[in-house]
Amino acid sequence: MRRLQNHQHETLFCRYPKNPILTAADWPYPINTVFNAGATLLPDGRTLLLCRVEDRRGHSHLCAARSPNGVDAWEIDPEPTLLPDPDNYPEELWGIEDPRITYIPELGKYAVVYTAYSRGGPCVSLALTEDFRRFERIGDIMPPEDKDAALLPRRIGDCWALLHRPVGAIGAHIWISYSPDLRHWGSHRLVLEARRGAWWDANKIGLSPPPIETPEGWLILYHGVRHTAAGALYRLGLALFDLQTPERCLLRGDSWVFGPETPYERYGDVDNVVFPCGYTIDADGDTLNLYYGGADTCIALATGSIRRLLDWLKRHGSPDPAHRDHAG
Ligand code: BMA
Repeated sequence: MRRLQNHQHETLFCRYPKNPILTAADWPYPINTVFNAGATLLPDGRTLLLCRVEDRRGHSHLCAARSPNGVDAWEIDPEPTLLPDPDNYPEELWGIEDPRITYIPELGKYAVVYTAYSRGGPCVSLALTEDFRRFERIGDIMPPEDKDAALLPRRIGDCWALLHRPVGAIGAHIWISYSPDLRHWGSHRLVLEARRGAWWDANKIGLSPPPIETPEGWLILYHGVRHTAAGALYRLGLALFDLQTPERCLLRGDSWVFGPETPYERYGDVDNVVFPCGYTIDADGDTLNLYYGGADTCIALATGSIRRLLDWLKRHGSPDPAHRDHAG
């Protein structure tokens, strides 16, 4: 019998007391909302957030904000940093959203994987940058409907690896795909499946921030979407994947570990959403600063310990055999 986990509720993330850390009121030009930001530490030690900014047409673009401490004193680019370019990239017609940043040592560049909102639905696009000022667009790398994607920082064997969330006949699950050149993708495998029925992560899941490399495996935070009579409810869960064979799920937690509780997570343009697209890790190698969108309206920060997340998974997680039935 599977272990009951409701009695083992632990607080794994601690909200920054002055949340939200960024809202539309902070922006140097008129916008509707700012949320779902990718994050990275720059070589000079500053934190960079690449924020999803929604304008008052409802279309999104990306805008960089830099801070010496990752908490306040944000310097926000005076103009959009990366705008959709539908003339050259038609898949960006209705905007670009939800960036995930991975630094790729082999290239000496950051990979920014984002959602391009095309006429055919959301798809996955990739751009490379060295400085978040100039971007080299690779373009769309996964056709619609697909989103919630991030690159692993290094090759697995000879190939780059991308986690992503295509929507297909069997539902909205997390897949991995491989590429020799970042442009051509194949060897698609289902790696984590949405559960069914009453589960908090039934029917629809997606990768949240890029995987966290640990000695024990790739630790991932994923969002689960529960459809309720009051609308969708976005929460976060944990899973661990094999370092050398990242399509192999080693452990998956049954309970969610973070969900909407505070007013800035509960109420906004889309109520009841916590949606992290990025994190930074402190010099101690353990403290995780998780940047997340609150209710599609603001950016908030919560901190956790990678060691504690792994310990929790070891105590409460179990191997997830489900994906073997559907490996593509
Ligand atoms: C998802 C994504 C996120 C958004 C969330 C809640 O599908 O599009 O950008 O935060 O829905 O609206």
